[in-house]
Order: sequence, then C-alpha cells, then structure tokens
Amino acid sequence: MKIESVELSVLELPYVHFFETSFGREHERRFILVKVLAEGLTGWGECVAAEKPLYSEETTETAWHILKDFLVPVLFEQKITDPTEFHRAAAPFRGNPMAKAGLELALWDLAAKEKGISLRRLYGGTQDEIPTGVSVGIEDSLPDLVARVEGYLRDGYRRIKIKIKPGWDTAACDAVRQKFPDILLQVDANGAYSMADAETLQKLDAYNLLLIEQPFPPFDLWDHSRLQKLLKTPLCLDESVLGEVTARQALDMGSCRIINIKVGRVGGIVEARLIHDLCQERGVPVWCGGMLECGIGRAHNLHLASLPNFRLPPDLSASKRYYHEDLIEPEVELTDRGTVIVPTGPGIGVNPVDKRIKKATLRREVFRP
Ligand code: OSB
Ligand code: MG
Repeated sequence: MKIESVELSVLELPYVHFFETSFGREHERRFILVKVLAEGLTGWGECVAAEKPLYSEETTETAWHILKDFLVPVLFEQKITDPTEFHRAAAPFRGNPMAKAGLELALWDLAAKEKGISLRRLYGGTQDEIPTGVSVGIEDSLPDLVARVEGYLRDGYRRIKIKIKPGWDTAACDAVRQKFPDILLQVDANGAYSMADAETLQKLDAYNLLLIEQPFPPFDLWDHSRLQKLLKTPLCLDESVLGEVTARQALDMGSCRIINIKVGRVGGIVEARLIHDLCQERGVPVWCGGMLECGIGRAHNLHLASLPNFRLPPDLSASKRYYHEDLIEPEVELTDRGTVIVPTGPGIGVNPVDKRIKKATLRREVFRP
C-alpha cells in the first residue's frame, strides 16, 4: 500500500449543551481530523487536543505543529503505512500523545479497510454491544443537575458520571443520590483537589460511588496513593496515566484500582492496548473514557472498548448527547437496552459526511510525499 496524501483539518462544532468541568465551561469543541488516502482507501483519525491546554499541555495548534512538522514528515520519509511501525517511528518525539494518536488512528482505519475487516476484528475485540454511560458537566444549580441526570436516565444510560470541583462535590452527590438511590454513579474531579482536601474526599465514601476519577493533578501519583489508603471507594486515574509505564507505577504504588483509557491521552492504540493487557493480567478493570469526540473519534473508541478487559461502562454516549449533527452516517445511537453497538463494516465502520465536515472546517492543508 502506498500513501498518497495526508489531509489535516481544524474543525469547530458547537455542543448541544455547554460542558463544564473543574477547569471551566466550554460551548464548542475545536479539534483536528486526519484523513489519509492510499490506493482508493481512506483512513480517518481524530486528534482530541482542545483549543486550550487545560486537560493536558496539548492544544489544537501544538498538535497541528507536531503533525505537520514532525509526524507527517516521518511517515513520508520512512514510507510507513503500518500503524505499529508508525508508533515506533514517532516514539523518539517526546510527549504530544494526542497528535500521535490522531495519525495512528487514521493508519489503523486504513489497515483494517485494506483487510476488509472492522477494527474490532483487527484488535481482537470480544464485545459487539457495550452498556454505556454518560458524563454530566457542572450545572448552574443542583436542581439543573438533577434534571439533566433524570433526562439521561430516561434516555436509558446505564451509568452516570458527574463532574465535581471544590464546592460542587458532596452536595452534588447528595442531590443525585437522594433522587436516584440505586443508579451506577461515579465522579470526576479533573485534578481539582489536593491532599489538603482529603477530609472532603473521604465524605464521598457515603455515596456508594463506583469510583472517584482523578482527584489530584496528573503528576501526583504519590498523593493519590496516600488518598486511596484513606478511602473505601476505588480511585480511578485518567490524566495521570500517560502510558504503560505510568499505569504500572500507579498500580504498584496503589494510586488507583481502576484505569480510564483514552487513546488520545496515551498516544494511540498500541499504547492503549499495552495498558489494557497489563491491567487484565493484574485483574484491574479498565473503561474507555471520551473527549467529547465527533463520530469519527467515537467510532474508534467503540472498537477499542470492545476488548475484553473494558469492564465498566464507558463515556461513549450517543451522537445527539454531544452534537446537533454528528459528522458520520449512521450516527451513534443508544439502543433500548442502554447500549451502543460496535460497527461491523470495514475499518471504523461509519461514513464521514463530507458536506458536514466542510461546513465545520476552519482550516485545511494537504501533504504529499
Ligand atoms: O475527564 O473524562 C474527562 C471531556 C473532555 C475532557 C475530559 C473529560 C471529558 C469527559 C467527557 O468527561 C467524556 C465524553 O466524551 O463523553
Ligand atoms: Mg476524566
């Protein structure tokens, strides 16, 4: 197979409802789509770096720079078509996992399409239908939060995650638990706390949560380990786990009992599968996180989440939970069983809609060997 071109586009899509986390409120999402053309086949990837460096250091602009000036040239210079080979060739460049994942994903899509099989089959995924959850942002008031949770439960979501921050934690859990005593519920702090807040975090043990996600900043494996010893509720790490090495160290240290895997955060599928396999060997469950992807990134997540050790409901909601009009056909839908179906067609198994992509595109550049 010969790669003929790599096309990068920056897109912006408005959310159906604002999304607020401990680092602020967002009304739209800016991201990069990667399109690789080779011998009549098209591979699609999504780079989840956001406009601002809040979730991690990367931004849409840093990812554009890394893709354009380093990753795409390496692909062309070394005549790479295979995603695992790309992973190896990109490894000398430090960091920038979201930029790397965007291009690696497009190569995975291409590799599966060349074989005429779905990514799930290529990865050896065992699940074809996944009971799913939804991530609920911080709202203007507790009644607004409860109403939003109620709406998602009515839609059929099987697990609710609420975002927390200092001042919006125990009261938010209390409000949701009062109304819904039996639902699967978890919280995500996106690193907003420190060990000085241990007492507040211990109070969360009262709400029968599945897990507490990323209470402390990414670098702080040690304090997560100290906190875990004070809690009954399992800690789950998101931002802290940058690859297989940090995953192993976090587990060795007792910094968490569950890991959230995001393909963008760890730099691609090769690394995501290493973490998945490590956790499987150790009997540690993982689940698939999301970055509010459009349908292209979401389809990739679905195939990844079909691997056997993805045992807790993912943040993989229906297209209409995020966007008025997703960029793919068919859109991702929630079944009446509260599940999402892993597409079965070749590659990602969904069709990006050119007209919708064009409408959302701010900038586009095509690169050729
Ligand atoms: O921490 O999991 C997170 C969205 C953007 C950045 C970080 C996170 C999130 C979510 C949304 O929680 C998950 C989704 O895509 O539904
Ligand atoms: Mg998170």
